[in-house]
Amino acid sequence: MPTRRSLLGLFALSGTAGAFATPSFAGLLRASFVDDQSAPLRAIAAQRGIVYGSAVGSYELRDPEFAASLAREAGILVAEYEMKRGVIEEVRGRYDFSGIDTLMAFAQAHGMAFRAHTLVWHHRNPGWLDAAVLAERDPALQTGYIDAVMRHCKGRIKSWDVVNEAISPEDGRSDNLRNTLWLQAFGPGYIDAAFHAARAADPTAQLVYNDWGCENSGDKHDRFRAATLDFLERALARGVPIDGLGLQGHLQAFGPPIDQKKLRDFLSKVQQMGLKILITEHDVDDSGGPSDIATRDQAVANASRRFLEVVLDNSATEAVLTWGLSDRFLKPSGWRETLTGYSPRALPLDADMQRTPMWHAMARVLATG
Ligand code: 9MR
Repeated sequence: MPTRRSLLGLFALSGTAGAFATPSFAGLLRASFVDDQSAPLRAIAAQRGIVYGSAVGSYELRDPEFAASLAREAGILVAEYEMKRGVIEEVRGRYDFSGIDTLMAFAQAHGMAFRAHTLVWHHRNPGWLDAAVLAERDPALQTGYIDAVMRHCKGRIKSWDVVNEAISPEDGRSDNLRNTLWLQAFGPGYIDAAFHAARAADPTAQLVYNDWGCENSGDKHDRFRAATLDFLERALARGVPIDGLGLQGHLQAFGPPIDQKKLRDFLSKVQQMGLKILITEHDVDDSGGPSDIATRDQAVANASRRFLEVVLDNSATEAVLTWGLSDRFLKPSGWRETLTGYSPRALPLDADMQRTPMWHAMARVLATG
C-alpha cells in the first residue's frame, strides 16, 4: 500500500507572501478593489495548515478586478471546466492543454498550488468517446488519457481527482457503482485501473476519489455515505492507490440542514482508513429563499458554517475549495438553472467583489474552528 501523501508541504506556499508575487500584479492589488483589508482566506487557512482556493475558468482571469481578488484570496486553483476530457481531447488523440496551461501559469505566478479535476467522469466527455469505447473496449482509451494528461502536468499538480462521481446507489447495483460508459465497457475494475494508471504516471501525486453525495442529510445521503465507505474499504483492501476522498460540498441554503453528527461520524471513518479529506467544490445554492438579500446571505453563511465546523474539526482535512470565488460569474441558467429568478449569492465574494457573510463565516471557522 503506498504511503499516503500529505499536501501540507506543498501548501506551505499558500500564505500571504506568494499572493503578491509578480510586480505586474502589485499595481492591481494596490488599487485594491476589496475594501475590507483584513487577511485573505488563503492566509487565514494557511495558518492552520489548510489550503483554501477556488475553481476558475481562464475567461474569468481576463477580468482584472476578479483576477486581483483571486490572487489575494486563493492559495490553490482548480479548473472549473478546462480540465475535462471534452475540452482537452475534443479531437481524438489531439490534446489541447491551452486552457489549463493558462490557469497553471496564473497559479504559479501567484504562489498558488493547483489541483486537477477530473480524469475519469461520465459527463463532459468528447463526442467521439462513447462510441469508440463501446466499439473497441480498449482499456487504453481510459488509461492512455490519464497517462498523457498527468505527464503533461507533472511537477505542476500534486492533487488529482482521478475518478469523479462513480457511486450511485440509485442505479441498483450491489456494489452501488453508477452505470456509466466506463462500467459498461470495462466492468467495475475500471476504477482500479484508473488509480493504478495515475499512480504509475506520477508516483508522487495525491490521488483522490471525488463525489457529491456524502455531505447532505436525508435517507438518500445516508445510503450514499454507507456506499462510499463500503467502496473505499474494499478498494483500499484490494490495494487501489487512493489517497483521499473529495467531498464536493454543494449545499442548499433553504434545503434540509446538514446533519452534523452523521457527517462527523462519516468523516471519522474516512480518516480511520488513512485517507485525507478535501472539500473540492463548496458553494451554497440560495434558490427557494426570499428575494431579500440579507436573509439569503445569512442562510448561505449558516449552511457554510455548519458544514465547515464539522469538516475542519477532522484533522485529515487539508483543503477547502469553493466552486468559484465571486458571484459575478454565476450563470442564471445551465447547471445552476435552479438559481433563476434573482441574482444568486452562493460564494465568498459577491458580484462586486465584496466579501459576503459566507466569506466571514468561512474566515471565522477557519480561524477558530
Ligand atoms: O461548473 C461546471 C460547469 O461549468 C460545467 O459545464 C459542468 C459540466 O462539465 O460541470 C460543472 O462542474 C461540476 C463538476 O465538474 C463536478 N461536480 C458538479 C459540478 C457542478 O455541476
